[in-house]
Amino acid sequence: MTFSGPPGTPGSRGVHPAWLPDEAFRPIGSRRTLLCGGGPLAGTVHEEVASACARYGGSVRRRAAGPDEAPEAVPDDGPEAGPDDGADDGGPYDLVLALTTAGPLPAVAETALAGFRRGPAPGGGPAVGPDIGPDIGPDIGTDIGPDIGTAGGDEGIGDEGYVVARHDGVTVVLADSTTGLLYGLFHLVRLGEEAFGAARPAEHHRPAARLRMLDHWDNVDVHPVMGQVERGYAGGSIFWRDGALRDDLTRVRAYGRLLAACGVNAVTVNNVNVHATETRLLTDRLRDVAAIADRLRPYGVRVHLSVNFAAPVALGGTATADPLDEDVRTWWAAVTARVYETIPDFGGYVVKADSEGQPGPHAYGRDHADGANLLAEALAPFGGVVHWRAFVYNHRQDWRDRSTDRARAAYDHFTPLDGRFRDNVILQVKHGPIDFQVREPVSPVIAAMPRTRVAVELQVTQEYTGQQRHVCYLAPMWSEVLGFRPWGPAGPGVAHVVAGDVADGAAGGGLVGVSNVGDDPYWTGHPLAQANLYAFGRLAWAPSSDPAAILDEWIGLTFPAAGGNDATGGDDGRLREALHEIMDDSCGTYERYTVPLGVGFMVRPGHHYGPDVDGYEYTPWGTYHFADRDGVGVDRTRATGTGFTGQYPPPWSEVYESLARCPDELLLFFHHVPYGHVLHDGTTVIQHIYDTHFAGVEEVDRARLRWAELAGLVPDAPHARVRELFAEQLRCAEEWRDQVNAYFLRKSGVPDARGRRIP
Ligand code: GCW
Repeated sequence: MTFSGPPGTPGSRGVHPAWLPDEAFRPIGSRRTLLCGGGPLAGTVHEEVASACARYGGSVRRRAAGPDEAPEAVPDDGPEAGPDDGADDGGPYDLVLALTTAGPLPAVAETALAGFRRGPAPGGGPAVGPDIGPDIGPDIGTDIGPDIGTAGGDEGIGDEGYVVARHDGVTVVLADSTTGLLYGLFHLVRLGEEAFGAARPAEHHRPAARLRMLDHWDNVDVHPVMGQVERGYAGGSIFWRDGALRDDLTRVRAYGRLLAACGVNAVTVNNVNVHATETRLLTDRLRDVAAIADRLRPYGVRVHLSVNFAAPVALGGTATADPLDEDVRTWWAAVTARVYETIPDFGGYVVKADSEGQPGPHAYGRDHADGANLLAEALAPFGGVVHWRAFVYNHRQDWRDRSTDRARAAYDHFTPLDGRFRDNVILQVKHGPIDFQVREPVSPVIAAMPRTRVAVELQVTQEYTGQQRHVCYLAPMWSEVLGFRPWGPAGPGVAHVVAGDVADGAAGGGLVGVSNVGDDPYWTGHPLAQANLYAFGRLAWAPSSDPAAILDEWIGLTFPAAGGNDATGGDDGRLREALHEIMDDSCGTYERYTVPLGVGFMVRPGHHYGPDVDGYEYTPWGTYHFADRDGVGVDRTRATGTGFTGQYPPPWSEVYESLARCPDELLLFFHHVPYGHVLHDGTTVIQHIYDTHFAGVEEVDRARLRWAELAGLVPDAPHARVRELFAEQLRCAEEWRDQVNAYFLRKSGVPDARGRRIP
């Protein structure tokens, strides 16, 4: 089940263990554990602990079954199993993992439960706020700990939640469900030795968002242009290969394990662009989807499917895909019922409709609500959901037409439909109004659909952020998005919207990420890009987590040489410190050497790697910068531009409208300004372009040298891989610097005030 090998290197199956190396289980595996309770994932919890014990000499005893379950006869595992555990037996255990329904519980667990129910002692104990407290936002919460809910209350621990406590030398994890127990186990893995140190009062953890999903843009057939994985930079698909399901799905199970350990609970197994073969996953290829679901189920990860809106026609059942047609509705109902017969815990459908050439309801004169509700109706009897993507815009725009603004499109299409979607429809909105650029404002759609469940979509795969050849730790950007408060500082934030925690708002739709994983030995191509996947899960669970703290956690798990998560390491913290230096602000560095002040794109059309300032300027894609000899940027004001600023509620509608108040980093997204325009820091726009491009390249070079110093601290194989990638990153960053600087020097004729060489 686990991939073993020397820590940090690809294991015996040639696969890197990522944040779950064997070593991370030493603290648990060297102790005596009692597991109380049976049910779906209890077997997984047991297996995890047992395999750690087999490696590190501890023991695990399992006392199965709550009142409603048949007791399981599970023998002791490991050499040192304690005596059988009676109802009031604290036993000689170091760790008790118990379901609240498995009573009577051992005394230590009862004490922990009582502690949880009582809540924090007045004036004492960690007054841990709800999972996303009122203090959410990058500006405020800094501790990763409090994803934590207040211990106490009558609500119970909750579906996926758990309580952790330590007293009388015993660590206790309690949960209402086995899923919660599994998450609790991984919490202990993150804590490392600290989990068995000082006493800790009952802490309640539960996820902020119910749905924490990764979308795979994986094709079953190799697409002639996009390949096996669209925008994939980590090799082939872990699910599909050359038109078929992979023979060996061991890796899918290992993936589920990694996802559970960072909090992700759903996966879409195919690309949102659904081609001919992929359309058939819904019907005659459904067994393939079921096989993937079987591998992910033990880790609490549900499977979703991207479907073709025209499937009824494509698969031959009906003459039309009109959502209001009776035959079409019957077709979807029947097909969906079969899906649930085959995969009873199936999550639902994901749909990209009327977008970039994908079919949708518009062909029949219907709107997106008609389309989404059709599928929602078919899924409702089974508890499934439809993720309906809001990424809808005119990709055949005439570049001469200055009145059409792609940034406006999603809001214009969807806000008139607010209130019309069934409650099992989730509108999946990209975090920015354009397309996963390194700098965009937050999409105004997120704040404009109070009667619709909204999910925010992030791009973990680095399409526009270096394609997993560049180090770009994305969590700070995501954290900014999640902490953004569309209604101003006193109002709720984006994280509250996706968690459904907004007064009078709809239930939350959760967080979705486009996965960056492939069949590469390191999972993500660039070994350091694993941190993005990890951080996605952790932010979906606890959006107010501090990105640097998440990174720190990831470092401790991934590089046991850095000292595990108790921060005492064989290397005196050198590796940890260096990785923070290299990664903490790597997204800022990427932004500096690429696209200035929020203007976006300027990438090579098609593959989107490397600079091409005018690459999209005269194309139909709606992504322009309008640079001329006098200035640059897109006028999106109400006064003189496209009016996009009006899609925000106040105060942002005013802030973005105002040239004086608009944040510098978004200036060119909202305004067209002369090169001599002075930013808040006193620099002109043109000088800012030159300065940031020189600085960005210098930062890459520093990071590269810093990495080189880590030889010997990082295992050889990943060290060499990252070293090679840094050479490419530096080459590419220099190319960006020179092309962008030369372009703007030639357009503006304004020399660099510092006289540096610009080609
Ligand atoms: O960013 C763009 C990508 C497309 C992708 C599309 C989308 C799956 O370039 O490859 O298609 O977004 O999000 O649908």
